[in-house]
Amino acid sequence: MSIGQNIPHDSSRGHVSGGSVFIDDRLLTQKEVLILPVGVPAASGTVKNIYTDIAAQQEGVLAVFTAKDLHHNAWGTIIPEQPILVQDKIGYYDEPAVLLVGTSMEALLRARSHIKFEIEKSEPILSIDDAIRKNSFIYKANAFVTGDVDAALAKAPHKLKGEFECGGQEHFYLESQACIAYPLEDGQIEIHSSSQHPSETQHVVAEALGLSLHEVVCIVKRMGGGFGGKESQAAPFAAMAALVATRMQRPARLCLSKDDDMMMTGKRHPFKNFYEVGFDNDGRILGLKAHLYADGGAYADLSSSILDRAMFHIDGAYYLPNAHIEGSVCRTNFHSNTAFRGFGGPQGTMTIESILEDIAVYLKKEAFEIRELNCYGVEKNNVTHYGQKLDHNPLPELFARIKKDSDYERRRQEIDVFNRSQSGYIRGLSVTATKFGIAFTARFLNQGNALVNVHKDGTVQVSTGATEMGQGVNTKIQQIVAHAFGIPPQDVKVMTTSTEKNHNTSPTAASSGSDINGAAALKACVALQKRLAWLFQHIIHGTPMNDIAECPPLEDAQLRLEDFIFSGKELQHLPTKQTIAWPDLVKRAYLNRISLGEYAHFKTEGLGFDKARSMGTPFSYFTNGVAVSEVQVDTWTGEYKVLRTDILMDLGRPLNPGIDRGQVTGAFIQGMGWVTTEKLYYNKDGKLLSHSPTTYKIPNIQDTPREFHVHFIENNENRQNVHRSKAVGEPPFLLGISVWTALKDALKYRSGKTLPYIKSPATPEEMLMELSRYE
Ligand code: MTE
Ligand code: QUE
Ligand code: MOS
Repeated sequence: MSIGQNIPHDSSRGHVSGGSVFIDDRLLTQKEVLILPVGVPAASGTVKNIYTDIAAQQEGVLAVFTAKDLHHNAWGTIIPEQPILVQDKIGYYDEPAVLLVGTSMEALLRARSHIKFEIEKSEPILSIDDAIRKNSFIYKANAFVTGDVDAALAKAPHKLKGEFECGGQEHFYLESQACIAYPLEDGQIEIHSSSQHPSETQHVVAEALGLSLHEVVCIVKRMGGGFGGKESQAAPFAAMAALVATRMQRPARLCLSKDDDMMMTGKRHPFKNFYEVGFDNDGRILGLKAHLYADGGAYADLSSSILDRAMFHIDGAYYLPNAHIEGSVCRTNFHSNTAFRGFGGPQGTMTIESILEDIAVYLKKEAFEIRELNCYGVEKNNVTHYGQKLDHNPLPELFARIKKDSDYERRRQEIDVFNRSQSGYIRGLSVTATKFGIAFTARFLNQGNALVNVHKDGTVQVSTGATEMGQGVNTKIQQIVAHAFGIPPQDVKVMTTSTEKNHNTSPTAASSGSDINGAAALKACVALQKRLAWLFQHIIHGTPMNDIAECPPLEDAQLRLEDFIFSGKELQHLPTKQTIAWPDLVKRAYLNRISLGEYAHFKTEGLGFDKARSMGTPFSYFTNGVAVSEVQVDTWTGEYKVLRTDILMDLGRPLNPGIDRGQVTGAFIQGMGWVTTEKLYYNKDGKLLSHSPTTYKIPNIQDTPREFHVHFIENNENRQNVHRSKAVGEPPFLLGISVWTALKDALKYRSGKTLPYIKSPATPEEMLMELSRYE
């Protein structure tokens, strides 16, 4: 019975003992070379010439490669427009252009300064405003329209028009982009990559080298964090390593330094959103009109899907009777922005949470009540602005319970009193919610496959397309398989992910890694269960061993699977109470020449979204949660602390509550970092200045809430997902927004008649600037 148990993460011992192997921990093989990518020193323009001769002559340099060495030099998950190495047109500052190859990184770093570029520079686009002015767009979305927003705004007693701006975010995975390519016989190649998307990596490598897909294998043991940053962007670095490996016929290793990784790879999309909202005297939203602008950076990458998800999540947890939502992705001269936990969802939801704060201040009402008033209902007001009806909506319950559990009303009164005292500090308190749609909005991605092999001693190996990045997908799949056969979890190993075992896989993304791959593994297990139960039925009937025919098609097997229980390391037949030990059963199956391996394919049912009308059911279900955060701001310095956070989540029936608790706390802190201190700085030429932990501030232990409560509600109703669990990876990221709205709430105590206005991240500098506006 391992479902719902807190079994430890399958790498927990390895991670603390150093036993876990990441890409750069792999032992150097004979003749292996190292690769140092070198970026261009300009954000836009054309490369006229690259002088590599002197660098090539430096001691320790074995080879130099540039764009002209590639068979095919364009990649891109949705639009194949991004060069692997800069060809002529420059997209962004520090974009990879040259590969230096040698056996000593010190030598390569010394040689780097000898690479000279001749560049014809042009004026870079370095902001969303500038892109809008210059009409520089990658994608314009179809509008989402519900009701009649113009009529609603015309009739609304109150209107607010404004803008909301949030910054990007560095993924800050501990393991940078990393890959080793091994040349094999016959022109084949084996790629070991830190990638969330092995199939995409296989694809980009094959195309770049002019190979077919069956000549490339991509293997992923684990990542030291991905957070979306290794979904598309692991692939070009794998292609660089593969190029060197095939050309030199030597294993080739490319592991970026932290600084190079931060400069060369994309981040979360900054957004600038313009809106007009109409509401009644109570604060009920009557209509919302908005245009979302995402900063896509230099290339398309996944930006269009990310913008779509932002538009899907502009409602947050709140009912919009009339809405007209538009969106555009700007093309700028920054690194190409990419997937990051939440995938546009946070940028959409934060907009409405900010608007709700403004409505409350404007009407001089308590923001919690405005949120409860606008919250999606259970029986009515439960259809989203894209026409999806919410099933078993727990949001009203979540709001009601967190209000009580966090002692909200008493603390609000205390804060009102505290903020009247002249202590030099002000406090703020705020609740926000997450209602995260689970499924890839690109429907074809909602499929997966799994391979389950039962060995003669009864232990099991399972392989799927899921990649482990710390989130615990392996552990959850291990539990699903162990549960299916009634064996202890230690008798199940989740094997290294590889494109030769599982084909055409989707990225481990959209929080649905365990949903899709767990369901595929379960499907394979059920097929094996049927076969083994069928065998046991014959054993009970005393059929002589040699006479047991091959298992008929499972539909014809005349078997009532409900009569059998796999549990306690044995199979029990309920009607006869007979049992057989699991290892005996497996042995009997083998001797009877019954297959002990199974492969299954799974697809998520019930998805259908009409892109032309922007209406339908893009999501399988929603994962919901609420958070209350309290902050204290030093009015002299703008610095702040999070005094307390309470989180309440609906995760259905969690497969592993301990792992999910880790996901909720981790995602919250990561979300909080995005909206508070994680600010990206670029110089006027577009070069990233904050490219290391000394200049880019992620939360540390001191920044986490002084008091931190994380609880789950019970919900047995999610029949949409494996064992009625719910996806957890991304949804709680959005709860970090409550720290930002709490900071905004604190400001209202000093802002007088004006509405507080802050951008995200609300760095201490941003807070101080806003406070100084009130004096
Ligand atoms: N947790 C850890 N420890 N490391 C990660 O890189 N990525 C997040 C989330 N949790 C991540 C993580 C992101 S962006 C996603 S989409 C999900 O995990 C993916 O895994 P899942 O679908 O198996 O939950
Ligand atoms: C959430 C996601 C992804 C998504 C949509 C989501 C994602 C992703 C894609 C995608 C879209 C179009 C493609 C493609 C991938 O869509 O991660 O190959 O052609 O890669 O709602 O996380
Ligand atoms: Mo997660 S951003 O979908 O990899």
